[in-house]
Amino acid sequence: MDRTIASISTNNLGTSAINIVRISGPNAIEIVSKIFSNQNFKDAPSHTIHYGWIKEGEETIDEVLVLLMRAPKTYTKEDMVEIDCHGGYATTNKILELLLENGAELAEPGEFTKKAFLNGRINLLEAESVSDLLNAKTSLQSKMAMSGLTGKTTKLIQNLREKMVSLLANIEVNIDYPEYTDEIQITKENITPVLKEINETLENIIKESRNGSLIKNGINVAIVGSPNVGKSSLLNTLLEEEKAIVTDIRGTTRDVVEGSIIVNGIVLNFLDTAGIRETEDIVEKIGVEKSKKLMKEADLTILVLNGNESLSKEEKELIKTIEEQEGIIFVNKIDLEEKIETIDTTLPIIKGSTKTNIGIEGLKEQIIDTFGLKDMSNKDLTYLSNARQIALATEAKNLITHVIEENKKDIPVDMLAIDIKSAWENLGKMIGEFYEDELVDNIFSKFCLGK
Ligand SMILES: Nc1nc2c(ncn2[C@@H]2O[C@H](COP(=O)(O)OP(=O)(O)OP(=O)(O)O)[C@@H](O)[C@H]2O)c(=O)[nH]1
Ligand SMILES: [Mg+2]
Repeated sequence: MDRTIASISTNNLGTSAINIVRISGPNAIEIVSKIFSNQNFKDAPSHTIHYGWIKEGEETIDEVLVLLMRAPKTYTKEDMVEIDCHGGYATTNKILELLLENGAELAEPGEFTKKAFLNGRINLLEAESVSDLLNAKTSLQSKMAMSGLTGKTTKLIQNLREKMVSLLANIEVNIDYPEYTDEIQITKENITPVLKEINETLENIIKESRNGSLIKNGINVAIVGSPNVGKSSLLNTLLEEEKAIVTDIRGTTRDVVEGSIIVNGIVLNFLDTAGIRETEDIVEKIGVEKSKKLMKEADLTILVLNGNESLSKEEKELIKTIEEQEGIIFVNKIDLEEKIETIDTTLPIIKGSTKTNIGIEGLKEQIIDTFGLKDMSNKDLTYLSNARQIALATEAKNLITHVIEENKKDIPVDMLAIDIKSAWENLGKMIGEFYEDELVDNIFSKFCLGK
């Protein structure tokens, strides 16, 4: 890992006031000194800023500030130099080009952070949080990423691993001194409460991490119902934008129309769908199939009903289907005479009208409530934020559950140790204690250039 890498770290697509070109590695300082007018910088103390010009031979390229950071107190733990240059596209690229001509190699996406990981400055979980932070669009998303980055989540995982290690040590003693059969019995009895405690913590993290995933990816909400009940009108009202076509013709919406808003820091992705009905129209039929598929895939379904009509057989069936997942019923058109009968359902019901803007705020609140995401900004967001982490935690939990079950039987205590060790390894993989190169490459390739 002694490549000296360089890259433009700012978004270089347009013109900005300042751009930053970064270089990291054993030859970073040497390479910059070849193109920088201020030669004092080479021997200057770490974490100092130097003024001067970038030069190509006799030609001046740009007036810059150069930040010198010596290993190991840097992002990558290597020597690093940042060149703050003027934000023009051509100038910034020219400086990068000069660094490459003088011996630096072009950094791959995420390579700076990969170096930080491989050099032991951050663990895998923290690295993934850096990526989350870069992609955060809401303050909740960045708060969650920060919790990963500042090591809160790591601490939680490390604690569990420590508990597992002391269990293993306990078991080990028994294996080494098998003549003390009483001791073995004591161990078997003593480890159960600890195992249960570990399992509970894991279960909690996994459950809470569902929130993490919703905060990170948003909630997908399918808007379904019979034709003409006001699904597209509801989408438009929620988005405060005339996104979907609204007419009084049944079967207006054929394809899915999407739009998102942010409520309480949570992104809600709404999907307006074709009205569900039996139809011979080929295009509409495809739309109806799509609606049914989306309903299954969404995190939540809003069933829109027309309060001015009585329930159809199809709508009664839809209610039953949605009751098996997360759903809300929105009874629309209450500005008109109420003709709908009382609905017998376990789903929450909101009455409103897209025409007079009634019930819309209540509907948004109900969505947030359904997922227990109220007042998230005051909460401690120590969550696992991606599928890889959640899968590893789930596997660890299953292993520990298995150990608890086996421990009730007459199984030699050393057999239990195997599963506890695997669970411990799983949690290790989560923070990158054990890793495969391929996995690491995969994780870091998702970063943007220059990070
Ligand atoms: N009175 C009243 N009319 C409404 C309300 N919401 C929608 N409408 C009307 O109902 C008709 C159908 O609205 P849409 O939003 O196109 O209905 P849809 O469910 O998307 O219909 P399809 O796309 O055909 O499935 C339009 O004429 C709307 O103006 C409401 O709250 N009150
Ligand atoms: Mg529609």
